[in-house]
Amino acid sequence: MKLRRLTAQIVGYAVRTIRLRARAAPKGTHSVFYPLLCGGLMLIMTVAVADENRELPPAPRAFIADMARKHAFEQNALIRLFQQVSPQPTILERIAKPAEAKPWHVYRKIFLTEARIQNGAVFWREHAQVLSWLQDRYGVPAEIIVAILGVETGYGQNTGGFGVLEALYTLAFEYPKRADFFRAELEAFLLLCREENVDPLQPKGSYAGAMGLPQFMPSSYRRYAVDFDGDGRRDIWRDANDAAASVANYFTAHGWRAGESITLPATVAGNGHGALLDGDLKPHHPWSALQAGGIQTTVDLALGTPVKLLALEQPDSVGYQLALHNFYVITRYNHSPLYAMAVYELGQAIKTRL
Ligand SMILES: [Ca+2]
Repeated sequence: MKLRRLTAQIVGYAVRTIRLRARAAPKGTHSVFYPLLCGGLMLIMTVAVADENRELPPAPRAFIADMARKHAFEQNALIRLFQQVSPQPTILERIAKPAEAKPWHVYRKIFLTEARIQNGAVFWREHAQVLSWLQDRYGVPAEIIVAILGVETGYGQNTGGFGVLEALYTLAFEYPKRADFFRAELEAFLLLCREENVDPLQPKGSYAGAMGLPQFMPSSYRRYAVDFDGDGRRDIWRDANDAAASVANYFTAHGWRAGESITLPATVAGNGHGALLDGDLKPHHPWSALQAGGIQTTVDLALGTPVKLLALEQPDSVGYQLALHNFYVITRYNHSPLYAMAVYELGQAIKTRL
């Protein structure tokens, strides 16, 4: 990249000099200086082209060969495309520090802000008809759809400024820990660009390649994005209704159950609950087992209801929740109980402002 910038500066300087010389020279004459400069310029251009044609490392080359074999992409076109992006250190720094590593009371404050609650109510009022239609059609509560868009991008205010191709390229080939995941997303991204007739260099997104108001990864976009207004485009970048419908469709496809609760407040007595706290996101203990462990909640649940006990860190204490099936479905959007809890609480808070 440095070489390219330097070359651009030299070329710019040479072009300016030629213009100045041309203006200074009398009409119909060519100074000796002119062909010399042109020759020099051509040499410099060759250097610039050589940079554009830099050899790609083995991993992207193998990936390109796969894309050609599996999906009939033209290898040279992909080589030229990949030569236009370079791994970004900022992206690697960002992915090493996920917000989910924070305790709940710190995490919660990031998303449950007055502005996000207020703006959520504004967004809901502006799209009330569509949200109500989506709630009927998909069974996903409007407050959950709105809260997802709020947590992800502040209702579209911050959809990310990284080139999606550059982000996915960086993570696919420079982040070994999740290389398989990001190579699959890069594959999905190239496919979606071909399917939707999008220039791969255009879409912007998060440092992880998540796109648009709902921050869909490319594979999710291909499977779940919805063209709500029927204009032939699944425009999750600019069309809030397409984005909202895509979120509802995502949750339905992941097993959302209309009318069921998401999470319930719980209290614990004694130490019997310790054994029930585990890293599994799925509610896999029957309610009867939790009751036997001294846990109580506010409603009568059937004894066989699968539940998960959540411990949420407060500054000086721990709060407990009983996460139910629909809570698990929210974690299909982002595999974190803190994320699902923030979405739930934000949705509830917005609802009180309508
Ligand atoms: Ca559309």
